[in-house]
Amino acid sequence: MDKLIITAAISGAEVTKEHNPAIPYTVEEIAREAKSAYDAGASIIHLHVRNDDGTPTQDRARFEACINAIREVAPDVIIQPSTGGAVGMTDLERLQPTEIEGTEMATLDCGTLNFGGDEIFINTENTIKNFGRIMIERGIKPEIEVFDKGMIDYAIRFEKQGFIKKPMHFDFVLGVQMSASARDLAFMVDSIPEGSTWTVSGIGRHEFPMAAIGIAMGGHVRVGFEDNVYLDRGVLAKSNGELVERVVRLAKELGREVATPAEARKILNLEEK
Ligand code: KMH
Ligand code: ZN
Repeated sequence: MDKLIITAAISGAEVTKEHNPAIPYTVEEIAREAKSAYDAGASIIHLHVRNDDGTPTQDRARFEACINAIREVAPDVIIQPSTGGAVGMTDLERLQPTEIEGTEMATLDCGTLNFGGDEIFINTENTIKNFGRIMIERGIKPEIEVFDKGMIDYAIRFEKQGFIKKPMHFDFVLGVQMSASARDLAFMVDSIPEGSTWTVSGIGRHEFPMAAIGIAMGGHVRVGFEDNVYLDRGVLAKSNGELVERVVRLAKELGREVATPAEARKILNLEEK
């Protein structure tokens, strides 16, 4: 089994300080949360950025400021900007962080889905192909975001058409559209091409149960405020670091070593930058 790659989704686009006062908005807060996750054992920071008032933005300059601040406190961590941004953003807005020199990874959302209430997160076939092509051109490894099984089938089809390169890396997000169960996770893992890598993100109360199952199955794990703001039922996490610490403890109990950023780069076949 490979060592365990822990991704920390430190900020997200939807959660606010009303949900948890530790949600980072400013550049300094983003750096603080990235450091707490990195110090605890995360090797990837999945990054959304905000304006100081907390509204989500995909502004290139804001991403650059946050990435530079993260580099100061976690020099070797892998930074994975979101190209999903927030519901309603245009493709051009969403693609801005992929223009930044040195970007190693970025998310590639492989389908359209319900995102709560009346919200629809739109990813048309042309959007996905265009994002995939741009990531290949820029040497960026996509983390393929999978919210239900059809999105794996899209990714496989688009790989055959040359819009995504092998080996593919998937993130199974369980608890948004698809339910969070061991059965569903096993079905996803069984459905990806051989040689692929995968991580699991359990949303809300599913975060740690899915992490434990992912660790035991030999996958990788994502936690963080984007997905869940609680450490325990009714107890807010004080930092992303607290969430990562728990995954590190689970891994230890299950006999799985945690990967450094350098080891994660090898496991994921990232291009040298
Ligand atoms: N905020 C969601 C609309 C991603 O980072 O690529 C999209 C999202 C997925 O969070
Ligand atoms: Zn995200």
